[in-house]
Amino acid sequence: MNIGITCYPTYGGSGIVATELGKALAKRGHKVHFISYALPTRLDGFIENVYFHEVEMSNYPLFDFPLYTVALASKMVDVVKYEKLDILHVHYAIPHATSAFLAQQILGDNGIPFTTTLHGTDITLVGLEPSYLYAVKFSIEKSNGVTAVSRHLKEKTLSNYGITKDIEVIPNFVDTKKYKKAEACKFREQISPNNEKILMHISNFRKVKRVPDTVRIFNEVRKEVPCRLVLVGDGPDRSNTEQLCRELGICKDVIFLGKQSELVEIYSASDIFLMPSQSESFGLSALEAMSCSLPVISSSVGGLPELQVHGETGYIAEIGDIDRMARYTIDLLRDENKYRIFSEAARRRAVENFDVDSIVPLYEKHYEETMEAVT
Ligand code: GMT
Repeated sequence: MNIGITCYPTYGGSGIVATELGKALAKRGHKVHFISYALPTRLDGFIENVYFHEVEMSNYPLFDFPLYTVALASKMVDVVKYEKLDILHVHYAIPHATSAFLAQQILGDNGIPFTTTLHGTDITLVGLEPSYLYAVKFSIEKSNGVTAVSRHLKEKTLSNYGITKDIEVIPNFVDTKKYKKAEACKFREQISPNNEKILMHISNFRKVKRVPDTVRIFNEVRKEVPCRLVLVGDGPDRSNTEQLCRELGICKDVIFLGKQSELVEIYSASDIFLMPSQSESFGLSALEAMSCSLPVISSSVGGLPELQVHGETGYIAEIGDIDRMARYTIDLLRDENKYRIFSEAARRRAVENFDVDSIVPLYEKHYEETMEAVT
């Protein structure tokens, strides 16, 4: 197939899923054309069957705001026409599904089907804002196919927007051959010189991630178990989080790594993954951590209970229940045997349920069915 993929190219789960999907499809012999305003983060180096088309934004003094939705639609038309695409797959509804619908209308009889993957805040947060709500609902309804990354997100979409459309659940996935605990780990030696346990968190440091909770959980755990905290990523809550570490007097044991692209080494250097989010439609980074054999301590929101099994691959607690999350962490870190059982179960769950080789064929089938339905 000739597949067009549109996503946000910067750090963030939806762009990562879109990019990893495109790479996996290309490996399976499809031609994949990425259409976005910048090269997606994980699309580094030459990859056979993968092409990138940059959406150019021209400025005009009259435009106070960039007209990205329109420029993207125009670029989609161009790529569909000249690269002879069979299907367009857009990730994150706003504004990608709207652009795809516009492109389809412009192409008329020469148009192609498009499918929209809903990822999270496009449905649970931003999409509900009055300035976007009608356009989001309309664009989802007009999509020829729709997928959501968890059952929870599917249900939220149907109930929040009153949509009756068929939505297929296709979960996030991970390359379990690549995301695998590395045995010898230099980074571990560096950050844990006295064999301290390592807690880890990665996110875009937005409010919904509740990064300050991560620091507070760590602050409780370190009172009972010698440990350090590694924070990966950047975003609006980073300064607050740094400030909180200063107030608690724990800066020497908290390592802010900022944005990182090679994560396997960092997961491999860690013992526990913390995800105390306020909202999480799936939790891709928790899956990557599990694939590297890390038990996860998370909140109970959204799709997280579909990903991890409480009491087997980690523990789940109510949002904001810092004490409980800290107790669970201490419990695992103190009991070597229990830790090993949880760590193996986390890896097993990733391999058996969310491996790239079992999930990508679901997208291929989804494309075929979507194309068939419009002919
Ligand atoms: O944070 C977002 O909502 C944006 C989105 C993204 O682009 O980073 O993340 C979402 O998509 C990921 C990939 O499907 C999911 O694993 C994340 O759980 C989800 N984030 C939230 O729901 C907060």
